[in-house]
Amino acid sequence: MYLYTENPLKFAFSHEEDDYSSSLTDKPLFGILGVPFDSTTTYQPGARYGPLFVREASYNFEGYNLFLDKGLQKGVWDIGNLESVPGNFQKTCSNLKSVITSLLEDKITPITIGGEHSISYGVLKAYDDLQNVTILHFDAHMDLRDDYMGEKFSHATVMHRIQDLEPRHIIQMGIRSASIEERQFAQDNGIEYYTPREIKENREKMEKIISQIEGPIYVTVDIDVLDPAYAPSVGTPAPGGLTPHDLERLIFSLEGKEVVGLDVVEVSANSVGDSTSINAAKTILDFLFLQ
Ligand SMILES: [Mn+2]
Repeated sequence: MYLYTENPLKFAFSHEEDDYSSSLTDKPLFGILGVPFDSTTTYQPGARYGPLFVREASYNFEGYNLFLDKGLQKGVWDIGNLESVPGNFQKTCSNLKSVITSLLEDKITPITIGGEHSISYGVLKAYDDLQNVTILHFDAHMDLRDDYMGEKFSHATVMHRIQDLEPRHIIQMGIRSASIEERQFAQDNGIEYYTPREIKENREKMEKIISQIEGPIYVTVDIDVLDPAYAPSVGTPAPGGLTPHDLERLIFSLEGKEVVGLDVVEVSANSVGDSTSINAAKTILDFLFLQ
């Protein structure tokens, strides 16, 4: 290993497999996986570049968090990108489930960088039992359609498919776009949702909702939960969203919680310095600082 070198194709502060097999004694606790897949995107394509640009943006940050007064404590292993199959969700999902299953068997918590939102279903399919797991979902959209233009598996239906897996509970934050059927489905299935207005007017209540979740939590962050002013390069931008500060506070509310997985999806940035990928990388780092 050479000093003073870095590998922007790997997430900042992460290690590679060789590092763990040779020099590092601590087992990695988190495994970062990129999923360059965007075949069901409706509007702005390019989420296949999310893993590349989120990793690149991650080198813009410190390994110390001023607000938490903490450095990065736990080992992070970047295992690279999934072999996605363009145009084929089922095969991509099957590959994804296989990799996540292997990580979970090795007691490594997956952090998945999308890719479009449909991939969250492939990740969650790998968990044996979701009955005790609360899904904490940050998004502008409910994503609760049963099908979208006849397709059961899509970025627009992903949370309905996840509800089909019967998790303990789904809590959605940042929601500002839904069909009447999605709203009804949320009500009929006990899915809680909170709008940006509710979050801005009573953020402390929202922080409490998160900090009082009992049992394991899986966190899925569609970066379009942020306002397009902060995250313009997303599949489906929706004005009126959260600020990076709002999202930071809500992520920090996870301190001390048992988080069994995180994904950050829908980054379709294709240039260096795009605030979308910078905010996505920051969200992953904010989560890692809590550990
Ligand atoms: Mn969305």
